[in-house]
Amino acid sequence: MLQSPICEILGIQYPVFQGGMAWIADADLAAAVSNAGGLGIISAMNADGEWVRGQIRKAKELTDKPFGVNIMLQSPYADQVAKVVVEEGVRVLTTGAGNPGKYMAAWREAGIQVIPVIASVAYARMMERAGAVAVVAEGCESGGHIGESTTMALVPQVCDAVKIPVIAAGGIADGRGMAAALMLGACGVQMGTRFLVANECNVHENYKKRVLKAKDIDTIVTGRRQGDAVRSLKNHFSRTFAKEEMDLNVSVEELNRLGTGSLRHAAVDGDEQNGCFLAGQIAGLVKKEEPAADIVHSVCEEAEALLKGAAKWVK
Ligand code: TUI
Repeated sequence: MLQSPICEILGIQYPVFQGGMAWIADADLAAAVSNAGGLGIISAMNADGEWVRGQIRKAKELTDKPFGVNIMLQSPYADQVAKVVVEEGVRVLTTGAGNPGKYMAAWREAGIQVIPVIASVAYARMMERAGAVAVVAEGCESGGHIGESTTMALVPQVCDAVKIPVIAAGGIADGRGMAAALMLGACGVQMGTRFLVANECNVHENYKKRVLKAKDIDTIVTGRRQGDAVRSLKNHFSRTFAKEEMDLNVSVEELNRLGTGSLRHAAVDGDEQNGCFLAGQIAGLVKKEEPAADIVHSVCEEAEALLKGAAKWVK
């Protein structure tokens, strides 16, 4: 059996987190992953406090296991959601796309275990000082909002810099990735793209099809000019955006307008032309839709077998 300190800290069976994917990770997916023994995570994305409250209550009906909520710090409703998670007795929080510092004291007082998603050593250190119980070190292979470093370079450097457990994310979708992450010093993994195609994931069918069809070089990074690098699948939307941002006559405001609503178009409407289909570079490895429990269990079994067999490299 795989053993990891993060399992004891959170009361979960397997050191596998499901990424808090905006417009995608709802109570159904989170509960399925938690019921399988991993950590399911509801994405609060740009939704208001009452929507998040409803999802938390739904997840509580669907599972008696721990689950988390991901707060996207650029959300206009971040302050509202920060209060709702306390009121609803959420036990685990992950944060993304910014600095959760101003909320940390209140969350810790409420006994919430906070696990910020970070993309640099400096942020990992800052979060440890602020009382995080662990960090998710997310490399730029990830889908969505990304930093500069790859998982391979980021994870060992973060592991050396902090004492709290490090969860690796970005470019991980099977047992090989998980075993490699543990070898880099991580205590567990977070996967988004692989869980996106889980049976229990309510994202639009077209989105799942696009991920299942994707090849190794089918993602693109846009948004660097606005300081918000975002990885998504290549399509009409992302290619147009990439072209427009190269044109310095196009203002940042115009670019922001172009991007507005694009995540929803992809995840809810399945609009293959105008949607922004966030996905990681590992999408090319994701080949079948299956129950979330099968994903959790097969990834862990594969990692375990690889780690047991790793002695073959040593004479
Ligand atoms: O947050 C993510 N992934 C996301 S958020 C998202 S929704 C969105 N869409 C467009 C623009 C912005 C957000 C889609 N995917 N991953 C976690 C993550 N956090 N990756 C990188 C970071 C991060 C970046 C900067 C963490 C802290 C940070 O601090 C910068 C600062 O100075 O505050």
